[in-house]
Amino acid sequence: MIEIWKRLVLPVLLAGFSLSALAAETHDRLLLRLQEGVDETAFLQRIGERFARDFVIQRRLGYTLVLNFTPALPRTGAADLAVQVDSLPEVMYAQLPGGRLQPQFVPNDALYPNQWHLFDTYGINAQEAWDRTRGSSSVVIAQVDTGILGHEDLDSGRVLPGYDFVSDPFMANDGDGMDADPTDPGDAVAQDECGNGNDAADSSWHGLLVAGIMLATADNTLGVVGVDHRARLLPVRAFGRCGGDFVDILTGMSWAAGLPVTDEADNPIPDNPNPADVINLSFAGSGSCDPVIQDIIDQIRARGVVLVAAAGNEGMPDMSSVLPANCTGVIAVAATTRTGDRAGYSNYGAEIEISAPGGEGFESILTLHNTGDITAEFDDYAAFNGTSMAAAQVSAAVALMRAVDGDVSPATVTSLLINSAQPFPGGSTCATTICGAGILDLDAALQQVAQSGSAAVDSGGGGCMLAGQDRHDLGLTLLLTLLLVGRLAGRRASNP
Ligand SMILES: [Ca+2]
Ligand SMILES: [Ca+2]
Ligand SMILES: [Ca+2]
Repeated sequence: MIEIWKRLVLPVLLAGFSLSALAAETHDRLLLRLQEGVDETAFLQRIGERFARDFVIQRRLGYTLVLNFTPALPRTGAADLAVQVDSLPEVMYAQLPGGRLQPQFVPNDALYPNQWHLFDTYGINAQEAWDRTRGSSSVVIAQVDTGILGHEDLDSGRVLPGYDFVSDPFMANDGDGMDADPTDPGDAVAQDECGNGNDAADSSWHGLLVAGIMLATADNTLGVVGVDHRARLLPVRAFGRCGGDFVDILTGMSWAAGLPVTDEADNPIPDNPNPADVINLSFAGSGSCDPVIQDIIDQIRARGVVLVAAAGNEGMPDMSSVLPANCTGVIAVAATTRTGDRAGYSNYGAEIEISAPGGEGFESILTLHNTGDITAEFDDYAAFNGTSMAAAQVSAAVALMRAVDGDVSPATVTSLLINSAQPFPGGSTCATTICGAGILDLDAALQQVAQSGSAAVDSGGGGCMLAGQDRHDLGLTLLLTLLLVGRLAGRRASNP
């Protein structure tokens, strides 16, 4: 019933509708049902005289009348009137209409109606969550990715300086190794250029599209809507042509968390002045989470940083060799479809904590993109499927949880996400044994954070330090977990 009401109300509610205006309002309506056989007209006349007001039938709901009375009364006076009317012998019941339903924040962005992952039945329930919070500018979401591009629908004021940790100049594609500029120069490759028989590929702009899912500008009439509307983005570049080197990735993750790091010649890199609350890891590679990797992850987590990783896109039923999702203390995210099934490409297994929409087929996840095939050209919007998309939503959910409670620990964040998840629908190809606790429910997660306080103790983190291993060349290359579905028509090159 309430659901139906909300759907009816939604289209006419405007963003920014003021709740405070409701508190001071007067009341002029009464819900009333008369005993059988009571003459309505005579009754209204009687109470009109008794309470010195005009009572008019405004609407009928079955036997229930909605009365309008003038002059209106402030809240207490109206409640008193209702009590007195209710006590009359002709009356079965009389009461003030219930409190108004909370207006849901409905963004006005042009493509929002296509962003089913935010509001659909098996979406993440973002619309209701945004009435709790739309985020906080003191929260930092780091992404370890291909870097970042400017975009008309990504507020540059929310993008922190970041850093570029791609040490190999060929992979970096920006003329050098590490540097302070995380701009994405493109990761297009020619056939066999990665030395493994790879196909030629256009630039992915993966960092931009993952960032768009997390924090594209909301309510600017333009384009799409991110999950978080106020957090700031820390772009940490560790991926380029042919993927990302895991030492570069671990360096970027460490720096994002505020740990001191040095460059490829052991020269100090300035500490990150904006340590992350959450680090999104929308990539996956093959390998076990050995003690060294686990220790670095423990150091990051001990600083209160939440790590969220994609399950990977191979459709494998075993997560034990999927890095970094297989590491302890990393929230591993599988991808679901619009109908709440496991997306066919999503890896799955006991290591998954939670699922989120990743799309499948043409029911995909809409976000920011760029028209450039090799180098960046014009702003664009495009739809993708992948566990990258799913992980990005969970990372942004963590940011919103930190907006509600800035001290909530990584362990508590994880358990609240799990406890609040929407169960998989009956008959789903996902189950709690293979896809985590359920589908991300942002509204329920925020509600639980608000109720939990920050008293819970983080049992994780602070793992043992390994001595004598100051260099550990893993020799791994990880790949981004994204499937391109298709670009939207209507490029926006002409927009200012
Ligand atoms: Ca560089
Ligand atoms: Ca650079
Ligand atoms: Ca927008």
